[in-house]
This record gives sequence, C-alpha cells and structure tokens, in this order.
Amino acid sequence: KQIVQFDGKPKIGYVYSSYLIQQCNRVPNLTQRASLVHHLLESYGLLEKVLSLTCDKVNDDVMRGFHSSDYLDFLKGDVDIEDESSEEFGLGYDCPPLENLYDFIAVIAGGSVAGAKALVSGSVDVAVNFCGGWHHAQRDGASGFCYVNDCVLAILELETKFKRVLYIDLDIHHGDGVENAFAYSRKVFTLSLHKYEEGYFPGTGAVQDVGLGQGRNYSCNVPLRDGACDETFIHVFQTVLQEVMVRFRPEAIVCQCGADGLANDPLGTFNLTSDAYARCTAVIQGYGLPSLYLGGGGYHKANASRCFTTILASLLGEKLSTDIPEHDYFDWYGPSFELDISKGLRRDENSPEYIRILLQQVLGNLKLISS
Ligand code: V1S
Ligand code: CA
Ligand code: ZN
Repeated sequence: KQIVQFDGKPKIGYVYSSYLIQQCNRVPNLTQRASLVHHLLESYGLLEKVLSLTCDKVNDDVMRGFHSSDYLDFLKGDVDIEDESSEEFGLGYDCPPLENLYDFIAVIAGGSVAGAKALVSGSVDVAVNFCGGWHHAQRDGASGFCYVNDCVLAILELETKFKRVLYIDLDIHHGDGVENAFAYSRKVFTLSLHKYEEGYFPGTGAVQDVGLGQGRNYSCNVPLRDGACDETFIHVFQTVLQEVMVRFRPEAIVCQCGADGLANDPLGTFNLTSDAYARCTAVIQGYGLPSLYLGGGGYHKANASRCFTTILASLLGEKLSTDIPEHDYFDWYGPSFELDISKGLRRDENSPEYIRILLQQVLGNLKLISS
C-alpha cells in the first residue's frame, strides 16, 4: 500500500547554475548534453514550475567525507597521463585528464549536495539534478566517465537528518561506486537494476551480492539481460521496490535516472522508452518521501534529454505536447522533432521464466533484512 505524505502537490527544486551546466558539458562522451537537457526543460516551460536551487563548489571537508586524500591531492596537481599514478587513480581511457579537474569535481559534487541540502532543510519535497549521477567513482579513483561520486556525497548529506536512505539506480550499468561506499552500512540500502553479462562494464552486480559485514542484505542487485522492455523493467522495479520499502522503511530516497537503458542507446542494449523511467519515478513519488533525482548515462544525447524532460514533467504532474517546441537546440531532435521515443527492435531476452527465478532470488534476499 502506498502512503502519500506530501500535502497537495510536492514542492520541486531544480538544481541550476550556469557554471554547473558548463562543467557538466565536459563529461566524457556526454559533451553538451547538460545544455541540451536544460534548454529542452526550459522550452517546455517546466522551469517556471520549479524552485531554482543554486549550487556552488563543495569544500574539501565535504569531498573528504568519501574520497581519499591521496586521490583528491592527485587531482589538485597537474595530472600527467604518462605518469604511473594516473593509472592508479583511474585516469586514462574512460576518464581522460580534463583541465582543472579539481574545480570540475567540486562543482559536479556541489550540484547534488545542494539538492540534498534543500531536502534536509525542508525547503523542497523533491530535488532534481540532471548534472549528477556519477555512480562509478570510487573512494580512491575515477571510473567509467565518473571522477567524483556525487551520489555518495549527497547521501552523506541526507544522513545528517534521515536515519535510513534508499539509493535506487536505474542506469543500465551497475551502481558499483555507491554500493561499495555503503556495502557495510545498514543505514543506506542500495538497489541497482542493470545489464549483467560477461564483458559488460563494470562487471559487478550479481544477484548474490547483497552487502558485507553489518551491511549484509542491505544491497540489492537486479541483473537483467539484453532487450529489457518497459513492461519487464517496470514490473521488476515495482515488485522489488515494494518489498524494499516495507522492509527497509527509508526516510529519504536518491534515484539515479541514467537514461542509457533507452532503446538504441550507443552503449546500452535495453529497449526502454521514457515511459519506463517516468513510471518508475512516479512509483517512487507515490511513497511521498523526500527524494533526490539525479541524471547519469544516456549516450543518445537527444533521447536522454527527452527522457529527463519526461521524468520532470511526470514529477510535476504535467502532460507535455509531443511536438518539441522550437528553441536553440531544436535541430538536435530531428528528424522526428517529437518528445516520444519509439522502442527498438531488440528481442527481450528476459523471458518470463528468467524474471520469475530472478524475483524469487531477489525477494528471498530481501526477507533477510532485519527489522
Ligand atoms: N560500454 C562501454 C564503454 N565505451 C567506452 C568509451 C567509448 C568511447 C571513448 F572515447 C572512451 C570510452 N567506455 C566504456 C566503458 C565505460 C562505460 C561507463 C558508463 C558510465 C555510466 O553510464 O554508467 C554513468 C555515467 N568502459 C569499459 O568498457 C572499459 C574498458 C573496460 C573498455 C576497453 N578498454 C580498452 C579498456 C577499458
Ligand atoms: Ca543501475
Ligand atoms: Zn550507464
């Protein structure tokens, strides 16, 4: 049973600063996407319906709440890719040495921490930062286009007020950095749905991986096969989330909305449309808890932008016209110039039998959460 705790419409905060967008536009393989997203939201008039949350760079103390001093000191120096320590700290193929890396990570972290602070102060019920969601960054190194784990830093901020925080990861990749950060904790429950297959990045997230030590049973992994379609994804998500909510009873939620599960994503192999994402976020919204929604992957930039826009509209309870309004980035949305994304032709390899066994295993694991 869903309990709605907001009185009337939730107050939604949108994290924005021009510097955040400018820096987020530099993320490898996602250049310019942040501008695309911001301008599509604006063109639909959605930014008039949210509270703007400004943000700044986080200070060193905040950063050291998760990342190691060695890693941070390394990023503050002149990163030389020829240097041995570059590899040690994860800089290289997926995470090239961007200029002024430390300023970059400080503002990327600042966006999600600003969203979390607004939830802690109660100035908003829901916060959104599509420039966040960099879930692979580890305590002591960059990984998979992620140099700083803003998801972890935002959760740490939420923990100052909320006793139990649930992290949900909708990106097609396993949310390994966040899971590792809280693997030993009972205060943060991590749930990731992802493609899991040999050779697929990052290679972790088996259904048997449920957390460590005191935190055993407080991590949940839902490995899926190629071609996952909206119906499969929503069914699995809703079923698992319901059980997590009842057993873990979170006081706040962080949801990474990586859009690389969309059909035809250059790095993904699922077959989702924006509808799957909007329905998952609507399910979360139905629980009425303070929630922070972040971005993440999504390498067909126009489609990711369509998806994030559909998510925010759904959170606001707004219905959008499928005709993309004319604006500075309009050309990116051709040839359809429509908001809706059609599903692809991939076969859903998640057979009903596979899903039945998967849910049996996952729900079995969740029964072991101590209440
Ligand atoms: N899949 C994939 C992929 N593609 C790339 C890539 C593409 C173009 C480039 F110019 C540079 C890199 N890297 C990868 C993956 C990392 C995916 C990160 C996803 C991030 C997220 O969406 O979850 C959140 C923002 N990296 C790898 O597969 C690693 C290698 C294993 C690939 C082969 N090389 C030679 C070594 C590293
Ligand atoms: Ca995921
Ligand atoms: Zn991803």
